[in-house]
Amino acid sequence: MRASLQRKTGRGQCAVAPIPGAQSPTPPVHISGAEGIYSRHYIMSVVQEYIDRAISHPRGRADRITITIEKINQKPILISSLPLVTAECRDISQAEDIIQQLLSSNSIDEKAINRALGIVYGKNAMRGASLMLSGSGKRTEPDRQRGTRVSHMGIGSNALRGLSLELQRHGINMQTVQEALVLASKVSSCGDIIAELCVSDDPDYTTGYVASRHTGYVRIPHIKKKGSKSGGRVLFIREDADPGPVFEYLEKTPVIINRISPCKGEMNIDEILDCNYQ
Ligand code: PML
Repeated sequence: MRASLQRKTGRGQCAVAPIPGAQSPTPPVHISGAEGIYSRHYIMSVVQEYIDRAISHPRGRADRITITIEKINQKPILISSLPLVTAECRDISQAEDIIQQLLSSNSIDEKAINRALGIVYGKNAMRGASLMLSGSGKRTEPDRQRGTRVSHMGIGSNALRGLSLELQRHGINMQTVQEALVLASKVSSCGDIIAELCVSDDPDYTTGYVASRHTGYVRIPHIKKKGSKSGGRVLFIREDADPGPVFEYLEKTPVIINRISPCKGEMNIDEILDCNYQ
């Protein structure tokens, strides 16, 4: 589901179609997006839930909702969720330090880290994710504006129940956390991807994460200032990887989480770096 809101014109009307010869309308504002893999019996209730979400989102009431339903013909790959922890972090400068430490401990080169920080803290948030070589920092997306859209992932109902219980223990059982963990777990299950950096483009959501098989899913509070429209995702791939199959895996291969790894509460960065999951 993708929901957006056409920016209002001066007279409070919605510009729905370009008037010939007039200036092109401003691009629509992204309101909400969601996806999952469900058995067909659940489709109607999921569609209803997605519509409700799009029209009651804190970012505004969507005036365009696109829902795509696609039959999956390939058997989904079953994976575990990444272990989750929240880093102790008091402000944006500490957040940047934590990002640097986590990415360095995953062998991401300084050059690539700096380029990634430029993307996620840049003025224009990207809609999709950037796929970056972990050594040279070179970007590999054919279309830099679009990036890659991680898709075709979901979580089984038993696993979702288990995850909700784990997150509840730490007071973070929110859809945003669940969905970000599902996406990050799919991303990290791709052998050529080493790590991911994510800063939400939601101006009101100031927790982001660094995720990898090695250090798990590390939530970082205060990763950006409240009200900031910047954000994005950078996926670091091996320097010698062929990006083609990586795009294919991220965008097309169905992956379902059917096992949940432990979720911890707050820990400091040294304790987090001591937990080596690989
Ligand atoms: C998003 O806006 O979808 C990204 C959210 C990232 C952080 C989720 C969390 O709190 O763990």
